[in-house]
Amino acid sequence: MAMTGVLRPGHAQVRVLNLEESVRFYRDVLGLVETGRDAQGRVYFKCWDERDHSSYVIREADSAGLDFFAFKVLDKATLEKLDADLQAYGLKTERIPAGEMLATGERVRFELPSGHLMELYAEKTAVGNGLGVVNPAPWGREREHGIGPVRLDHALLYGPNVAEVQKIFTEVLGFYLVERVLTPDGENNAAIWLSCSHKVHDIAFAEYPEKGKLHHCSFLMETWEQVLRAGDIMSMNKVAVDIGPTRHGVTRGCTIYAWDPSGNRFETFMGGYQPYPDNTEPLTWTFDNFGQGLDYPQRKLHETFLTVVT
Ligand code: M3P
Ligand code: FE
Repeated sequence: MAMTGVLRPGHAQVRVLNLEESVRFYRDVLGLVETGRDAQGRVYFKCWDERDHSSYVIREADSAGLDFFAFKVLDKATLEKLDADLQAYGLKTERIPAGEMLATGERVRFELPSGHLMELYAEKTAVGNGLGVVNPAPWGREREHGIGPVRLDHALLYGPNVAEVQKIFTEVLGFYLVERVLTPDGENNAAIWLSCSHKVHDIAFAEYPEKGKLHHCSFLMETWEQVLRAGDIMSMNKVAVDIGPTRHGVTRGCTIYAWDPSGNRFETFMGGYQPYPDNTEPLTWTFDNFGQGLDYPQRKLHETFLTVVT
């Protein structure tokens, strides 16, 4: 197999202010599939076409935001190796036993210098997408419920020390830099888009003084038409929309940013291009062109993009 190491985003655990209101939002408006609840009161969701048990988990808390973001790795040997590599690099890691999250194997957790908790895991129970694996239909009822994204695609996180974060992802975890926005003096990166795959990004970070902030979790739609339909559904349900529908210059992704009932931003997204790891020259945006990077048609650096995080 050509894909090894870290495979893809696996799960995000997000704090919400009112659990049942959020369940209704994520299940009936965003159209995720509820797959379980645990003794801690967490509610587990997956997107309709994901085969693993869960990719988005919510728990009720006094403040919104991200508890942790996890990547699935190829297998247990890879998990052991990456844990050793992280420690050799100088990061402290922690093991969370299998079963602490429903249907999920042992996790390796570590804190980034940006203040975000990251996890790696190798095993999660496959529950399938409901269409079977023999002569499957291309889609089923679950895609038609709510917005109905295909998968959890990526996250954009805000925090300090983005240069150190970039080193950890590129030197230890096997990611490569796809795009970046420079700081106003052109000396450093204000924001970075990293891929561990053929996707235009699996995770992104922006420099921000406060640690551990969530800018958005992004959900993949299949077509631009589906992004526009997502916008219709948001409006029908009075969802607070931040930006879009529009296209990012950075990644060329077609997007809507909106907020869940607790103020956690999420994105419905499609498109972009397909980089390979031999893309050694990241696409670079100067700070004065950040507006096009964010919103290509409007060339507008929306104030909320820089200031509203949970
Ligand atoms: C994305 C995304 C910029 C934002 C780009 C955002 C340059 O690519 O997926 O959210 O401001
Ligand atoms: Fe995004």
